[in-house]
Amino acid sequence: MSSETLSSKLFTKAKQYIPGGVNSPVRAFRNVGGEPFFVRRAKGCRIWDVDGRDMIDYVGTWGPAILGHAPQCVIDAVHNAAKDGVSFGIPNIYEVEMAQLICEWVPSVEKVRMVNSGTEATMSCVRLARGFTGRDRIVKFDGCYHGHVDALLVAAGSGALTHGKPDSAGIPKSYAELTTVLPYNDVAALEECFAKQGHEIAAIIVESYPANAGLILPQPGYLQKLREITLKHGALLIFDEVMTGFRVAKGGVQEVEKIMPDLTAMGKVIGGGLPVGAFGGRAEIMDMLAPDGPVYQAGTLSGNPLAMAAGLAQLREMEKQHGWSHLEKLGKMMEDAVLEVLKKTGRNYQWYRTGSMFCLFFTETPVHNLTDAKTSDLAAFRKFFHYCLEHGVYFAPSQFETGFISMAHGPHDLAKTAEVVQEALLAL
Ligand code: KE4
Repeated sequence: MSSETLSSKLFTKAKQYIPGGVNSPVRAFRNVGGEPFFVRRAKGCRIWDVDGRDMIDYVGTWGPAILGHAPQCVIDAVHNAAKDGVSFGIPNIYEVEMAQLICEWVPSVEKVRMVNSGTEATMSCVRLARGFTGRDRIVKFDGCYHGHVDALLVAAGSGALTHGKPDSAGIPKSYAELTTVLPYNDVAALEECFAKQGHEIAAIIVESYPANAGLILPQPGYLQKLREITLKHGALLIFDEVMTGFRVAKGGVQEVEKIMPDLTAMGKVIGGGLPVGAFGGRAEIMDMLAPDGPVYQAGTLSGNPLAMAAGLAQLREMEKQHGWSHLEKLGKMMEDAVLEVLKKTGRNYQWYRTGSMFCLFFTETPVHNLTDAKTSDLAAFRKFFHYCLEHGVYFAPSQFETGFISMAHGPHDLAKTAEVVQEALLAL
């Protein structure tokens, strides 16, 4: 009997047909080493791999599974919708209901358009901001990820305050040069940038709470500063709430921080696990979109009835269960347990949390930007990750990601997790 696992056999086969054996790079475990496992099924807060191992899941399909995996309300909604058709490419009831819900729940959104991924949502926000302002320059922040948009896969260039440089092969230098990349939480750099380039800046795009370099929270007043400086210079403020939207609060970060961005990119939770994205904002900006306006944007499967039905079912269930206050209770429970473990094991690692989103940086340096995050001990994180995985707890396979607690996690799951975390830290 081959000792080779079924996951390993599947990965060998996958690499024959799919680049890197995965449909998205982070799934390949390159940040933690080893091979990825293959999932057989997922339910609630648990996933089972093809070799029969089961584990408590804190990736939650990278955010969408806010109710946990395969919630019955979503299964039923998709089943019922599918009986009437799985795709139309024709205006349908579901997309109107979803649009109305988003406009009612998200404070700054007066009109919204559905797309099929977070990348499409942020890409469309950038094009719309350029079309509305007639300007070309975009400002983003080091460590923020907005999907694989050419204009946003840009690293801080030399002389960061002037031009970015491509952060991926295949992106023309001319594209990257229109993007300025600034350090996050750095007001002086922001003011210097706008003093020099304010007249040509179409928009700032920012993860409302950056969660793609681990979880990096804004310093007090920083988001307000972004709002003020964009208003002063006639630029737009785009909140990328693909991850935080409908997760940190019913109305996202903009509800929590009481800040009104001009445009918001959304995704993940609003699809109930099916492919989805959305972007919305002030009506005078959104009305620039075709067919009414000159900014073109389109999508075959945008407003797909199954994705809309799944998302509506999930969002309404969250509202019915007062999910956001419950997730805060679960998050606090996890935080208390982890901080206790850090004390017991003498590890002065940096823990950050907002609601059900959390990150433990393996560094003793407080983390306020990407440079701080990069002081993390990646070898220690790798050992920690694999110890937890082998003991039934699945965290994101990278130090530079954020964990998610779902409505399906219970106190016993969190207690078990804290035990494994303690053992893993002691084993470092
Ligand atoms: P998608 O195109 O992957 O649906 O969304 C892109 C995106 C946009 N904005 C934010 C704030 C995001 O977090 C994302 C995608 N998040 C990653 C997880 N860090 C998706 C996982 C992956 O790339 O496989």
